[in-house]
Amino acid sequence: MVILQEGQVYKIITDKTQKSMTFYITYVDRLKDEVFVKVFSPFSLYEGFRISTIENKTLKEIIDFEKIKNFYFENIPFSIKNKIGKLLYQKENHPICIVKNKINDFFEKYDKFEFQNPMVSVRNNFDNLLIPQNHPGRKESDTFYSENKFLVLRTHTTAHQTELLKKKITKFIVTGDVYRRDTIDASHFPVFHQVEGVNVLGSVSDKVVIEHLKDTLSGLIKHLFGNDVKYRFIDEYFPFTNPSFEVVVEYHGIEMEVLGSGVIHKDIMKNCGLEGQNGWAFGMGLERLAMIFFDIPDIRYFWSEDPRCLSQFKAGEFTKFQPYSKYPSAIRDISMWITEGFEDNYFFDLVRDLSENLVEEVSLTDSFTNPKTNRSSKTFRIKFRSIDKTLTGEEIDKILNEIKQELINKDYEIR
Ligand code: FA5
Ligand code: MG
Repeated sequence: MVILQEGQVYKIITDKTQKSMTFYITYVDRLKDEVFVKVFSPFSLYEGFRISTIENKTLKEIIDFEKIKNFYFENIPFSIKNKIGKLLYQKENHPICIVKNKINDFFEKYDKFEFQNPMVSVRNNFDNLLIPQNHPGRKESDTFYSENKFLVLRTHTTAHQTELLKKKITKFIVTGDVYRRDTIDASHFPVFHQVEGVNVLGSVSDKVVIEHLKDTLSGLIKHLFGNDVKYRFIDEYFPFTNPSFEVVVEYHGIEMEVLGSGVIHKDIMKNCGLEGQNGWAFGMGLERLAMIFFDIPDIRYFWSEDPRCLSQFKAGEFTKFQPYSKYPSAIRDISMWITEGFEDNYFFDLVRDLSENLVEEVSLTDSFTNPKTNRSSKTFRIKFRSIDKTLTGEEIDKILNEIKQELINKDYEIR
């Protein structure tokens, strides 16, 4: 089943004449059954269609990952760009896919969706989820926006929620890669994977929904971690659910956040044509689960193409990862004068971009403002370590110099 998505390209072939048309979706209004498109070929002036007349079996989704990378998201760091289209969650022997399948087994009766194109409209990623204009997640220092600012690389799988609800699909699981500018360390990476679950139960009270949600998530956690697992629900806040909860699981004595969830906001139900109905949603990260199940010590291993890594995993099996070697690390500091508007995430991005996968961690170690001149300075510590080889001093210094040069090009003064 193809479900039209804003910002994506489709080809439609008419049964009788076999004529085809390729178009780009600018706006979907499911409640009015209208879609606005830009036709690429043949050249024509068509603008609006009824969704119901085109969303059928003759429709084919065309995903051009090269175009997404080199046209819509030309200016995002190369290290992010080259992750688009890798589809790790669809590679059956990859740990991310193995965990996805284990979750899907639990949600047997739910419709499953995987939208390969991570490019979604700002409307679907933020507006329709009632995320306020000033929410930190919307900042350009947190989210990858397209050149035209109309699209983003989805920051969560919740981006597909309202589109499906409006289509009256009310019990489903969505899996996909999501993108956020973030800190660098062993458990954070700017590209990761999420599984989203939604279930609309009908015209029932919040109390009934909360109980059903907690029962379902408890069942899921036990299905994944075993019956003896220690976990608890913590009150949280999300703009799109009310009330909201987080689940933390204790593992080797450490509590770890694995998912966010809650009762779907009444205004969302109403805007999706489901007024009076009530249901729940949750969103869960896959990397942290996989790191636990497979004993994977560093989130970068998920992107490794080294056969010594990849060959260790088999569909359906939860075997412990054997690090093939831990290579030595090297620490370097960079101190710089910053100017107004500087965000730490820009520094993290820059490092990631120039170092590819050779940096294990970047942290802010010092920050001060000179009271006389009012100038501010920050010191970042960069920990270099490859997961595949020993780095030489020259290799490290070359990257370090490139980082410094790029900062100088951007008018920052290195101390
Ligand atoms: C969300 O993304 C919400 N969309 C979840 C949700 C869905 C709430 C539906 C309510 C209803 P959050 O930003 O907390 O929430 O991320 C959810 C999970 O993704 C986290 O619990 C964590 O497991 C994972 N996660 C978040 N950031 C990262 C990261 N940088 N690297 C790896 N995993 C991450
Ligand atoms: Mg969270």
